[in-house]
Amino acid sequence: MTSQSTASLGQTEEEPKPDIHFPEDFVWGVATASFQIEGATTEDGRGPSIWDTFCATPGKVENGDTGDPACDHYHRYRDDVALMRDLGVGAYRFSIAWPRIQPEGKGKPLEAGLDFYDRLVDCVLEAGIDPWPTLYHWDLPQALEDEGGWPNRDTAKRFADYAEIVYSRLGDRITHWNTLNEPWCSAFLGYASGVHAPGRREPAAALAAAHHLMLGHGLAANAIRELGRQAGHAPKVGIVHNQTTVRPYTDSEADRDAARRIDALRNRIFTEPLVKGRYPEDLLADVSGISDYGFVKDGDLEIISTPLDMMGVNFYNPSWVSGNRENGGSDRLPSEDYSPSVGSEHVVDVDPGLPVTAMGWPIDASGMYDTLTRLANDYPGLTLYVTENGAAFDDKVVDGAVHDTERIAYLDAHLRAVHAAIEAGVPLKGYFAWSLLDNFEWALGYGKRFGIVHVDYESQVRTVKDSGLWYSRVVRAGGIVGQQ
Ligand code: IFM
Repeated sequence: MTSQSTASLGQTEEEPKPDIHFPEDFVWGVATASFQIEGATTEDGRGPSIWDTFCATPGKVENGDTGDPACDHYHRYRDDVALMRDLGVGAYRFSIAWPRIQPEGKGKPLEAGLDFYDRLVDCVLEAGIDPWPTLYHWDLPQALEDEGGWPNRDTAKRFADYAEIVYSRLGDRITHWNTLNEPWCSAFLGYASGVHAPGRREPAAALAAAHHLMLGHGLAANAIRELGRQAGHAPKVGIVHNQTTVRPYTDSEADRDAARRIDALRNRIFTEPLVKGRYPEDLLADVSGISDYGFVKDGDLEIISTPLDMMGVNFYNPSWVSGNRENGGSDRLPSEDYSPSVGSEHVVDVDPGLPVTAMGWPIDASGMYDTLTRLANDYPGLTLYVTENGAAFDDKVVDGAVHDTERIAYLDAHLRAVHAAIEAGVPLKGYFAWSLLDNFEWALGYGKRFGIVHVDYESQVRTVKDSGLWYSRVVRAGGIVGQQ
């Protein structure tokens, strides 16, 4: 299955001492998501998700790629767990596919779907790895989208029901639960720019979706805690957020205001309600021409701000913005469609001229430090985890190896920034590399490779990249060995 033996996976007789040492109880993990790796999209009664529909719509996903075969993880999960064990990671962040549990998004659960995650969790535990499920990583059952999707308040309640079903089945073996992955993407890429499923371009609906996603989080978190209390477990519940640092391109007033607006739309729209139980005033003023926020009902903010045991941060790059359209328009930047487009139409992403990954994302590890320290300052005491960090590069397998030195440099620099943040007092308890495997990168299909393990999608052969070997050494040593 893999083209490398266990012996080559970074295990040496005597572990070298790290130069940059992380705390003893630091969690070292890898992350994936159901639709991106599982394949088997029509097997065992799984219902269609919005991503199946989006993939089947011509022109939406590069190369016409779909969720099949992905990494065929649905059938090969044992091999993939063995790979993780060989790498030495301590935790596995994966997501559960709602349409495998409730094909129509509501009603009686499908045993076959629950059985799959039951087997996966047992297998992960047998390998000595801690399972960290995320309940929603974007694969909404299509039937719920047909009823309005996340802009429809009822979806939040359906999500809480689904969370109860999953917790009831797996809660005896799992401590760390994340409700949602990157609600910003679900709301704004899904319902405003439309570059992600379900592909709608309705700015007001995107704001309602953001609210209902958080409401779903709060309802699910409360339900999990109550079930945990009844069963005598102590689940830790969090949410994963793609918080980033938004930098003004210049010190001009227009650029500083652009950064404030995007920061509100990207970061504070989530963190303020979640942690403080209120929406930022400046955000409400900025979007007042689009929505009066009438979807916020009495009691919602109290539910949304149910205390978080942890917050996951997915960090890839900081961004630079300008209030002057003439500063935008570089070919190296990802499609303009990726810019938030709700009440910020005059704001442009600016190319800072730094080296970029295969995604066109600028590489600047200081953004990791700034993002983490800012969260710790704004929300003292909030336990943080980096739940995703990584980079896509154009990897090639040559003689059974992938020499991805650029990815090693990226991971090394970002881990050093994480370490510096901890030294500065940030209560950061773990790091998950994105991703264990190359996988389906949403609208960009299989062309973008983020894995520390290469996947040949035709043969399904896995090849641990040099970055995987490097990460394995870091994990085993509990820190970074040597200079970059
Ligand atoms: O692949 C995605 C993942 O699903 C969510 N966070 C960002 C990754 C890279 O784009």
